[in-house]
Amino acid sequence: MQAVEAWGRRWTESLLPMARTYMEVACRKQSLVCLAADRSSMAELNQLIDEVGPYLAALKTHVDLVDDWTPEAWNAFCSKASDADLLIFEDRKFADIGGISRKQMSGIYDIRSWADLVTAHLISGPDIVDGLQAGWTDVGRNGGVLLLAQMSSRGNLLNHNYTDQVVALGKEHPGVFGFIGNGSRPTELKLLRDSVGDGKLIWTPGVNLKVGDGEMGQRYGDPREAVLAGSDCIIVGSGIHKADNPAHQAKAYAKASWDAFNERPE
Ligand code: S5P
Repeated sequence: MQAVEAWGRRWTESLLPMARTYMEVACRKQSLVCLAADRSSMAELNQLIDEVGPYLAALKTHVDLVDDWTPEAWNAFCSKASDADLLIFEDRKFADIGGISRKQMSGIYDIRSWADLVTAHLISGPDIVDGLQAGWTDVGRNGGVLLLAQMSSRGNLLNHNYTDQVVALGKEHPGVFGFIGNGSRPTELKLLRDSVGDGKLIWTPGVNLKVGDGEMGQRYGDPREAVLAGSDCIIVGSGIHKADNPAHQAKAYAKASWDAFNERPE
């Protein structure tokens, strides 16, 4: 199916190139799954791409979790991800002022050179988005910023008022790809979708085929419910990478997300 038909208003109203790139990848892979690849060695990360790459649209990394990181090994990993038709999303959760965030896109990890997407908190104000976008421009690449509008962890401080302000500022910013919403609470997610409209994407962690509480305050909701409530991508970590058979589970998450996507009214 063509991305324009599949995504409808999300496609026509999203002007950021990376948003359309994601929508095309999701259609090619028939999956709205982003794997939270929270493994701490290069070998384990590469193994994950081999095992579950075909069932994913994107791969989310925490580059600073990796014990044996080297620039060469990371480059090879990123090439492997690109060969598997995956977007790379560094979940750095930037939060500093614009100028420092721009510099943090470089440094030892040089995130601007390989990440297609990054996360940011808007606590320091909207210039952070300009800073991160300038980071990509500095190396002639383009990318997209996902702003944390909600979080999945219990007791988080992102209250309704804060969420509304993040959405109001983020909706108007051309460098914003979309928002992180809470996949564990479909009712709250639906409200988020209503206030975001169709011009930005919503990606949701806190989803697992086994709903309930996870480790250290994590909460999980059902992937299908999240997509029906307005999520455009489910971020799944341990549900896949800690499974006995990661490929089998990744396939199940891809199917749940794609079926729900095709069922939801435009
Ligand atoms: O609110 C959030 C935002 C994020 S990006 N809650 C989250 O859990 N995340 C990330 O999603 C978190 O950093 C982790 O990489 C992933 C969830 O992993 P899981 O194993 O709980 O599925």
